[in-house]
Amino acid sequence: MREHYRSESIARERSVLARVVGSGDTFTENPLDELSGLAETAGTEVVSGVVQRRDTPDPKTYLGKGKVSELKNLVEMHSADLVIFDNDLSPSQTRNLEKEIGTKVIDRTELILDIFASNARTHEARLAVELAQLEYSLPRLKRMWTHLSRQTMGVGMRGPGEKQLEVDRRLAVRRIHELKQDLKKVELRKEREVAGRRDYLTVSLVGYTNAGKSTLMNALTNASVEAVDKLFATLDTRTRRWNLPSWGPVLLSDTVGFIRDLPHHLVASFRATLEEARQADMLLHMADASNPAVLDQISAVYSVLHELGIDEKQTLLLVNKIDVPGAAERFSVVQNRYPHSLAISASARQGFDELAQLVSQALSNDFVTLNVRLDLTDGKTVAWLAKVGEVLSKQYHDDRVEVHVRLPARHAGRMKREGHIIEVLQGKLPDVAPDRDGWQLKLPTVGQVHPTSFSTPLTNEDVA
Ligand SMILES: Nc1nc2c(ncn2[C@@H]2O[C@H](COP(=O)(O)OP(=O)(O)OP(=O)(O)O)[C@@H](O)[C@H]2O)c(=O)[nH]1
Ligand SMILES: [Mg+2]
Repeated sequence: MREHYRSESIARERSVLARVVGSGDTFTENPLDELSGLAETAGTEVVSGVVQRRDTPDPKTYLGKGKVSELKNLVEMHSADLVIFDNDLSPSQTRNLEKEIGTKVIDRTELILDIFASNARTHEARLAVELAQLEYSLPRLKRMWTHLSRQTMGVGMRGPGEKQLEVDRRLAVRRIHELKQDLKKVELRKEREVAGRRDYLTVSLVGYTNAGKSTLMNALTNASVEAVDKLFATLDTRTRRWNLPSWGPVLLSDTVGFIRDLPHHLVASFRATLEEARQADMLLHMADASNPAVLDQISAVYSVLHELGIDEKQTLLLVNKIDVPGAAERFSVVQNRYPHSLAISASARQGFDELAQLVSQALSNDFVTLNVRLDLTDGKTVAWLAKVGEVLSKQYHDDRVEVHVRLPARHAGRMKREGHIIEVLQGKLPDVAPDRDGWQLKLPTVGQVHPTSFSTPLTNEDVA
């Protein structure tokens, strides 16, 4: 069943690319660059390409008549087996183009889904990709069926093809339902897992695919996440301990990369995978300064974050690959638009001191100092305070102990919720329920870092 709907493997095929560019679209240098990278990642050999400027795509064939015959000639000339569109095509446009050109035609969404399908390694990533692929296929099956039934009704026959499609459609609907249920379970489990780690501050890496997230993760935490020059190399989330200099251990997680016009179904399916980012205390948004389209890529990432509802978090923009010629000039342009950004090189380990300083600074923005009054018998809470914060002093009285502690504001919120008597000496408690994500924090600026230490070191078992 599952294999049935997976888009056919396009490995080793020869492909011709096509794109319609509207007046509002931005791109740099070659408008087919990114598609070409995607097509190569999917294993095809790119042999040629066409670009047409027009604001309204042709309703039947997306490209205009002249361009379609140009495309057909290119396909014949290069003996290509596949045409890949950078735009999203309707099922009928795909069919019409296939008929006119005489070869298989796929669109950008199908290509991205294909790459995700071949890179999915974990059970969760496979579920997410399968769901996204089925949801993409379903309207296409349905329309194919309607289209066929109209034809077959004309001759008064019900063909076996039609029956098969109807069966397939029903199976697809059932499978979508199952997958959604399975993913919901994964999401709930993840939520519990992530919530279980809330004693530690968490920092999540997000960014365009191939920006260098996994390389940075490996450099900072000695993790061994695959970091290669390949799009969508990482499709799951890894969380590791990062010993933040002059701070202590925090959790760092690396996750799936984003891309312009990320298929909507994929964003929805990868919700569980992005749970860590949703609950993180801050985001490190990595951008690739070796890419001429870096500004567009940054905006694309912000729009996916918005779609996921996690754009309200304190975020530091890391402009990576600063070691590459031309990257420093590009960084200046980025910095003009986004002043809170830092140039780094994950592979050459440049900018790491400033990075640690800015992250510590950002995390300390969020600290409060409290006086907590506890029952003498409440050793458990005293131990917890020592674990999540820095105990500055303890005073024992006949009936109580008063703990003077500096800790993340969200934990202070928890103390309050649990009914403990607290006095806020410095800082402010969060306005929203502290276990919910997404309260707005100030953006960090370079400056004095207030180090704190955690009395209980995090063990590897704490990190799944
Ligand atoms: N020159 C240079 N190359 C880098 C740097 N950081 C990463 N790279 C290279 O960029 C490519 C992509 O790196 P990854 O770390 O896999 O990127 P990613 O953001 O995890 O990518 P996805 O998992 O596909 O989203 C690899 O070939 C890295 O070696 C850097 O600072 N400088
Ligand atoms: Mg990666």
